[in-house]
Amino acid sequence: MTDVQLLEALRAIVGERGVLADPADLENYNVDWRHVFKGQARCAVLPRTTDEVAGVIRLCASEGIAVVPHGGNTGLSGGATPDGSGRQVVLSLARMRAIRDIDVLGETMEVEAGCILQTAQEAAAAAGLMLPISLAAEGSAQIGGVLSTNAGGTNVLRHGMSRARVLGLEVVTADGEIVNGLRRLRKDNAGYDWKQWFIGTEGTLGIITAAVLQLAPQSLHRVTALLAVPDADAALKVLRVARQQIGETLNAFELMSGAALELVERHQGLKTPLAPSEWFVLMEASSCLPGLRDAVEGLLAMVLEEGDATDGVIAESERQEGELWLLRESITEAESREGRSLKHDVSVPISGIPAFLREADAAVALAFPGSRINAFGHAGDGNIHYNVVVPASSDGPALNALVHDLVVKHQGSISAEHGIGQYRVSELERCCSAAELKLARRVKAALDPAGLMNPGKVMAPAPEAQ
Ligand code: 2HG
Ligand code: ZN
Repeated sequence: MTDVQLLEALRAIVGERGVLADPADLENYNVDWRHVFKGQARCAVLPRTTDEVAGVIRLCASEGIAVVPHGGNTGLSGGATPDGSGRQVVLSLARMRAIRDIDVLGETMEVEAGCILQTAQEAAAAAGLMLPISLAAEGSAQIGGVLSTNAGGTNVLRHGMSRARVLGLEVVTADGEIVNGLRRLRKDNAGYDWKQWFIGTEGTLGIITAAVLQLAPQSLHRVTALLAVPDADAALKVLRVARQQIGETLNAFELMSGAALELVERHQGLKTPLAPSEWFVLMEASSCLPGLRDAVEGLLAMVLEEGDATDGVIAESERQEGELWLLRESITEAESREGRSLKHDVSVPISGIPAFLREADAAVALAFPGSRINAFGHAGDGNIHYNVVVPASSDGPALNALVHDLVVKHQGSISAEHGIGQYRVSELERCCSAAELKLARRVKAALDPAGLMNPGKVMAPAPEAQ
């Protein structure tokens, strides 16, 4: 099929305005948010319905054309960026953004893949409920991208990864069949839980078109506190006391190095309300029941007394809460302004965080003089963003390998929440066991035998599909 014929056939499925082929219109699809990954799409297709998605997939399958699904383009691993061949079709779900239903009694929401996460959160709030998936990128991230990458964020400690929210899923398979599993059931052991095959697999097995999400009750009382702590060991002691004192009300427990907040102050012009410290903890708790603030004040007094925190402040208003969170959520942006950075989205067992940080800091300082560590993350769930700002000449793969080897030594993961995309394909192969890789390849071969679903992401194409 020539380009002209393909565009015509796609337009017949999704309408005139649903196909973009002009180079200027494709810019947003050809490059990721960080401008690290660049590709060249043959065109971008924006279907309006699940039937149209299926039509596009069937057409591409019959022509042997690879499809790259695209959400809000907020990923950090290049999972939504096409390769440079100019042959891949980008499939954007941005026009499928309806919230189809909210069931208040059952606390569920049925939502289409292109709906912005924040829009879904607001709709849940308007219904007196809460969608507890919270990410710095929630203003642009789309539900389909959030689920297909199994995004994490700041609420994982309490509410789990995005996967934990999914009760039902609608997908289009690699051969263009619609599978409607939009059930609203909390209990459903009827056969394989096939929706898990499409969550976190970054569009390499099929396309998520809609989902039923489990919502949560709204918490009337919320307390947010920023603490200065001397080191990561002390931060974990604070975490233990918090778990003992306020238990499951703890939503978020974020660790930020003083260096990370220094970047935020310098590049974003934001001011940390506490004196400089090696480390800071941002804590948020919420509950339907009163008395939470007293409990948080009590726990703060305890950790200050023990010396595990050296200073602390509790937000007095929603505005102050927002200001504290803005410090945390501006780190990525500030880091991107600082220069070249190598990201390591790693997790280790929570108790192993201090030792991992100590060993990684020492190893990086020794092997990469002139580099600066920007470490922060979701310490409450073991996920550290161990990012390193490096001179342009630094050997990126060597530094990645050094950090990841330590992660493996600590029984951690080289991708806690950002996924593999194209960024970590070779490192996954290096760090993952042969048996796990073989299993993954068997699933890929079964669900996408032609290798046309987001090829080259998560794993290298199988030799025969290359
Ligand atoms: C966050 O936690 C995001 O803010 C981005 O996962 C982390 O920039 C990063 O490495
Ligand atoms: Zn994160």
